Amino acid sequence: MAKKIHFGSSMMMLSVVGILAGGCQEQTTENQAETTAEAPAAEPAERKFLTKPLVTDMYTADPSAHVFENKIYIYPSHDIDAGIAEKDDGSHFDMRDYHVFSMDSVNGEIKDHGVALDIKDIPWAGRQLWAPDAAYKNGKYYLYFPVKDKEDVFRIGVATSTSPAGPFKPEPKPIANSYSIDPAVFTDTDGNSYMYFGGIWGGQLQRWSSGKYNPNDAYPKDDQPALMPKVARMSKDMLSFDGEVRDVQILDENGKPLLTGDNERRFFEAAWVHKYNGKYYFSYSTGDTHNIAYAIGDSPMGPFTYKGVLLNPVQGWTNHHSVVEHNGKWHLFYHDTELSGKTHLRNIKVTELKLRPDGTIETITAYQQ
Ligand code: FUB
Repeated sequence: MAKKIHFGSSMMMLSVVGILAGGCQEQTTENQAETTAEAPAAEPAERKFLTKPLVTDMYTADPSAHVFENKIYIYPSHDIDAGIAEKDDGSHFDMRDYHVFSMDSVNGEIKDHGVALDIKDIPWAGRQLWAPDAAYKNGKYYLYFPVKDKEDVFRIGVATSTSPAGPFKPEPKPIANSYSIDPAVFTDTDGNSYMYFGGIWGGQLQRWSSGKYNPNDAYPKDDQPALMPKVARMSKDMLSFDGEVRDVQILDENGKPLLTGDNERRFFEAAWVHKYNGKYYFSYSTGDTHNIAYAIGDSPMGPFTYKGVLLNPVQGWTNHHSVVEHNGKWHLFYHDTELSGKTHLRNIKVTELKLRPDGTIETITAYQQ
């Protein structure tokens, strides 16, 4: 992978790598996309996967898992093949609704609660419902979602429900001052909640460097600090940001911000935060190098110091995860393309995450050739 090539969007690279890694890239109809059991596997048959897909009757991705009402609830993207040609702005990732899933335990049966939110019910939405997250506060559940507005600019919306399974009712407007993709909401033990968000290339974060939207992509030079993800504290009602949007600083072992040219470690998309032994773990995808990396800090606002790779590259171009504790064990939810062999038609999975006594995390390898 050429480190220095910026295609202006992750999705052009997705197509290139999809062809390289996925081999056969046949067109799939929308109907076929919903019957994954019949989808041809484009990857070598001898490839060994660590775990099995959790859902097999539709394509699912970007799993955000939470424990609500002592069950595991999963809020994934719902991948479809919309029949849109691959384009460098990711238009073919044209998801249109979300389903919520739940399990009593990680080994239990998975239940599909049906459509939780449909793009046609979001008044300001244009297209592309990407990776969502959910939160609970004061008897209400909140679904946070990125979607392009009618001007084709990614914003983050919120929808509410009295049930973790939905259905969710969207607010009439996006969250003020929100932009880009991949919201992840972490509620600390003191009750304060924080939203982390952002994604470069197709996620448009590079268009917000000045604080205002600029349709031209602008990246710092390779020897300059990388574009950082964003964090904002949530208001008490969880519907807006309470205060300014700040950079999440990810530092190297010498306390210096990771650099743009450090593709193996710098932030790309898919932020997630969990807390373990009083420390805050910020994990994220490195995008074009396909790792899920993690960094540790003493505050939910950062800074975080890079520690290593939590999940090696999976089959497929994107890598996106969540980390959740349930019944005394830590679990990693992630996705790959085992069912389809196509990079935009993914399936969610789960495996145990092992934290060592010194607080570092054992790297997971999700498949072997
Ligand atoms: O699912 C669409 C996008 O792909 C997500 O927002 C990214 O994190 C990547 O997984």
